Amino acid sequence: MKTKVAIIGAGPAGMILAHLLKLAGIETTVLERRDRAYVEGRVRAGILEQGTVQLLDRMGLGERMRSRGLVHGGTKLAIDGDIFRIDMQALTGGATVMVYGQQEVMHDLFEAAGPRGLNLVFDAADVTIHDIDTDAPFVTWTKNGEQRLECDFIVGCDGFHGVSRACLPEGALSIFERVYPFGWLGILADVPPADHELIYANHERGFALASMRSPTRSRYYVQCGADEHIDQWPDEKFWDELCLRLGAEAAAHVTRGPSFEKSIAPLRSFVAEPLRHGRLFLAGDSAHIVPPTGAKGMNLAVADVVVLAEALQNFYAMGDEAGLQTYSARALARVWKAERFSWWFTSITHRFPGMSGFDRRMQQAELAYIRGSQVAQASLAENYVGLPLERAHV
Ligand code: FAS
Ligand code: PHB
Repeated sequence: MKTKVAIIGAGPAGMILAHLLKLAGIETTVLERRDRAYVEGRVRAGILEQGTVQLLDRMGLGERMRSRGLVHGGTKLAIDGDIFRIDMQALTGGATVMVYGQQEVMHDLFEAAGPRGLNLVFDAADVTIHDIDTDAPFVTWTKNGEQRLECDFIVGCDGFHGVSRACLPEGALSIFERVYPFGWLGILADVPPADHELIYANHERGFALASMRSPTRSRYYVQCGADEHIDQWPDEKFWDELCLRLGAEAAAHVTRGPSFEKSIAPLRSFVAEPLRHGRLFLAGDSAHIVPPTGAKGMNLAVADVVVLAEALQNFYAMGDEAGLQTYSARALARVWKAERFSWWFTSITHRFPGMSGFDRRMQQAELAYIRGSQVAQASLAENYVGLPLERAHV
């Protein structure tokens, strides 16, 4: 088999890249280790930045998002139950975010793949990358026997635990990492959300987040120990702790109900540099991870592939290599800003083991400063709605 661009992984990064290149007339093949149901079933992201929303619209993939997604012009912060609002729309000259789950985004990307003629291979086992330092790289995998795909370029969109970053030799990457000493325990429940906007709560007992997927489906998170297990968190204990951390005002609007999804996500900040190694490019979680506090992970994956798609388009249309040579630096420039925002938002909203009274006062003072300062709120809002995306030529 032969294609122009082999894409490893059919998550948000891989599928949006495949659609962008298809729209530009560039053939790709996407190799995904799992089946469609698994990829579409992963709960993960809930917030789309303005740039991601506009991109899906421009790609002609925004219809269902526009009919089902919830546009949010603001978000709320709570300090020990004392809630205040950040009017992001007013502070950013009109920008908003969209509450639309990653599951829905993946559904839309997969539903459009067939009609648009994308080549998707699910259940591709043992994907192996070869000869990225030559001008004839190829990928092998097993499915109904040994398969081989010749290509010009390989893009690793296979997430943090994929083969792309792992196939690089010792020393090829500079790694920057911060592992947080806690996780997020998240649940989904078919109950109305506590508020029509998100509430990020900093509390003596730890962080909590009130989010949603629809007016009838809520997504809640509480900070938990990094080594804790969901069996230690029966629903009742979860609801009790959530209400304590949100505070009386918000808790009064919490409708309890059975959770139908419960999972713990570790928190880490991680960046691997550079994003290009010969004919192999890294994009999304395969190269960088942010703690979910800033709701940046999926949006960063999208931003990476917008820059890469434009670079590949210029290469195939005009033989211009400039975009491919600058992809890593351009994508990383945005990645580091989102890493900073996500680390900062995590550090002012979570309880760190061994935190001193002074550390806690610093958090409270920073949140009180944000509460009273339009300038500080504008900075938070600008980062939250998403820094400008490199414009995709679609
Ligand atoms: P993904 O991990 O999504 O996809 C990689 C794909 O590659 C997977 O389908 C995998 O099966 C496949 N793969 C792996 N190894 C392979 C191999 N060897 N061969 C073939 N295929 C392989 N982000 C936000 O923007 N907003 C949020 O609100 C948000 N909330 C989050 C909440 C939680 C609890 C978590 C865990 C993450 C959250 N994120 C959020 C981040 C999340 O959305 C990721 O950033 C996003 O899924 C990254 O997309 P990809 O880079 O495509 O990687
Ligand atoms: C979610 O709805 O899953 C969500 C929202 C905001 C975040 C993280 C996750 O910061």
